[in-house]
Amino acid sequence: MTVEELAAPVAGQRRGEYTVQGVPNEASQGRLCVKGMNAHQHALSGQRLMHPLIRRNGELEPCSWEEAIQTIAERFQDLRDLYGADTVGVYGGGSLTNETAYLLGKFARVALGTKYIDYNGRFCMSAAASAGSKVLGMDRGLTFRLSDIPKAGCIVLAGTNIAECQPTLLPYFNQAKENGAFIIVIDPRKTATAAIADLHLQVKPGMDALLADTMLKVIMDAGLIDPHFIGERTHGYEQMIQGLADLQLEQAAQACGVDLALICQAAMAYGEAETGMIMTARGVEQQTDGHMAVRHFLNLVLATGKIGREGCGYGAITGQGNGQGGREHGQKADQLPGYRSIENEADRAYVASVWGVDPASLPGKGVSAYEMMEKVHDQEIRALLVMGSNPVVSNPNVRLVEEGLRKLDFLIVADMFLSETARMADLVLPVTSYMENEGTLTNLEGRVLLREQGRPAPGETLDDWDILCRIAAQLGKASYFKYDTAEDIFNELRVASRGGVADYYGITYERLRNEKGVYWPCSALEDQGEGLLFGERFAHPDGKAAFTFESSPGWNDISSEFPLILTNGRVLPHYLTGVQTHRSPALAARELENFVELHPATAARYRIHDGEWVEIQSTYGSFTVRSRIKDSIREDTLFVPMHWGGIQNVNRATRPELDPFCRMPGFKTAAVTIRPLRLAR
Ligand SMILES: Nc1nc2c(c(=O)[nH]1)N[C@H]1C(S)=C(S)[C@@H](COP(=O)(O)OP(=O)(O)OC[C@H]3O[C@@H](n4cnc5c(=O)[nH]c(N)nc54)[C@H](O)[C@@H]3O)O[C@H]1N2
Ligand SMILES: Nc1nc2c(c(=O)[nH]1)N[C@H]1C(S)=C(S)[C@@H](COP(=O)(O)OP(=O)(O)OC[C@H]3O[C@@H](n4cnc5c(=O)[nH]c(N)nc54)[C@H](O)[C@@H]3O)O[C@H]1N2
Ligand SMILES: [Mo]
Repeated sequence: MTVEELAAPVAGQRRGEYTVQGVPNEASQGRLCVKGMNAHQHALSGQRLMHPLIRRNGELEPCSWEEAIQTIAERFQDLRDLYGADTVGVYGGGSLTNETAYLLGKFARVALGTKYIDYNGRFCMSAAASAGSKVLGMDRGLTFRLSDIPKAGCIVLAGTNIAECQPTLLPYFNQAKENGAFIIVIDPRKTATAAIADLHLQVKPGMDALLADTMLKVIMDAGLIDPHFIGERTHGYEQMIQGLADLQLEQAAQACGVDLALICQAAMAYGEAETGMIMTARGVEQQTDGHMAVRHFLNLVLATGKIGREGCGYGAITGQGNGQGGREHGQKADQLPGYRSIENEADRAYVASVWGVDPASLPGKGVSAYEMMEKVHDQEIRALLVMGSNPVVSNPNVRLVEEGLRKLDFLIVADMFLSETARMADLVLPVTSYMENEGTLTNLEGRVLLREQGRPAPGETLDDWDILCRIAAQLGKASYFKYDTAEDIFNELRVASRGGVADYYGITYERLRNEKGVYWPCSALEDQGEGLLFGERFAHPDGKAAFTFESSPGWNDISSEFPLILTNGRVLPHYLTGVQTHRSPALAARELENFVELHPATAARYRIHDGEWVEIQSTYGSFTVRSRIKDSIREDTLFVPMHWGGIQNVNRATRPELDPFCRMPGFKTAAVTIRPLRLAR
């Protein structure tokens, strides 16, 4: 069978009509965005995978689950005998439920004994997560409740396009505005989010750390810092300000590409406001200095004492459906459940005791997602299980990733669809969708929510966790993976996370049903969990928050050959690599193909007309998209959505350099050139 035949609608399948209704919950208050409104279209699509597929003579063909599971166990065993346990890698995703994410970590360490596990959240939350852990002692998306947003006097939105990426949250910001809040947006483009702002700083991509420093310097010069808060609640302030001593305001503003007068206006508005919040997302974070850039914004928060009370705080606007919970329970290369560390002896001993294994049998830390792809390319990893990601589209420098995946001895992809990565697999495992599998998800506020099963699993699809249990059993590890339901796994996760930073011990399915969600940390059944964090102390052992004084040089790879800055991101109707939203006709129709947003002056300089094909090239590769001329973007910057693979994939040109602290790739800045693809006459 060909890929097209396999993807054809199931014969005789009836198409029903559906009405979609939002269920009121504390976060979205029942609002749905256009993607939520149409998500059933992909879940009910005829392109869903209904049975396992195995590659025979170069083609993917249907096979039974027995054959699939047996083949996996045999191939893993053979490769491990030849090359050792670390030859098998596991690559997870932030869309998986807490139960599956937890089990995937346990599966890698206990069933496979490999140190190589990481997940797509490395590209998403790692900079904000590592900065939050270092500065505040804890990484939880928002340090406040969503319902606190309308109480803020000033809100800084840096590199976050909430109007398109989290539209269901927009009413909180509109409410704040009605209450008199001053909203500042920092983005190289005049986005739909910038449209609600009182002030827009159209920053040059990659310069956020310096912009935050410049704002802080203005605030200090105006005497708007909070010495009492700094003295009582923080350390490192003196060293930090030494680092700012040499900062020349005019020069810094120029490097950021923003008028100094506007930066001063922003700084004064945040500094003078009684209450204020700063939020960042991938614009600031997906940089080779993403970790530091977030810490420089946190310097601003701490210096003005705007955290730990109503209307104040810092927030990393979380990405995927389970972007928060997915990063807490062991999918990361160096992590054990409850945000424990795989390098800490006490943490290893505790988790090993919960799992009933010898602590010495737990592997050490592995490497980050893109570095795993490098190891795949080097054939240090020869078998890979991908669950909940489409890495051949979403990694930076995808040419190397594609080459690497081709070299693998054995690639398994568990997915709902034949994604670009699944098409390359030796074995494809069909999984249940959000409508069919039960489990918990944790939202950006740290609120754990239960998603109940909405309809029976179609065809031969299985829940992800069930697949992991079957493989483990075939590998002779059944006794460590005995669960009948997702709730059984959750109950083990509660114990495994107990006493950790992300403590779920006090949360049960019953509570989640009755209370419609519970905040972590929650260490006891009667514990209400904490919505507003850090009222009295920060989560470090000494209770204090840490300033950083390391300056960040910013980014500049621009040359005469590659004179433009390529940045990238999202548009409203599509989701990530588009595997799901392209299969939703209502969404696909809104944006059929990829494009580049460029300024009219830039278009004129390169003789590009609106709507024509252009090629964009960096030192790493090139891709082809249609032009969209808009004066809402900086002249030196191009913006391309990330939702398409193949020759339209922006990641053909992004660069593989990683942040030294968190291994986040510098997705948001690449030096490129652009040319029209016009036939010469
Ligand atoms: N519609 C839609 N919504 C989504 C998603 C989706 O794919 N589609 N994905 C979800 C996921 S996983 C995530 S992680 C979030 C992402 O949510 P966001 O981070 O808000 O999304 P992006 O569009 O990647 O980037 C945000 C903004 O950063 C700007 N930007 C680019 N470079 C820079 C820079 O150097 N500095 C600054 N200050 N800004 C810069 C871009 O112009 C863009 O407007 O969205 C989630 N929601
Ligand atoms: N250039 C550039 N690249 C980026 C980004 C950027 O801003 N710019 N953003 C990065 C970010 S923030 C992210 S989060 C990544 C995301 O990148 P990917 O991980 O590639 O994200 P998705 O497209 O969501 O791929 C998820 C796959 O899992 C499948 N899936 C969905 N739910 C489930 C499930 O429950 N179980 C299983 N087994 N499969 C499931 C979907 O069908 C899909 O094929 O991309 C990163 N890449
Ligand atoms: Mo993300």
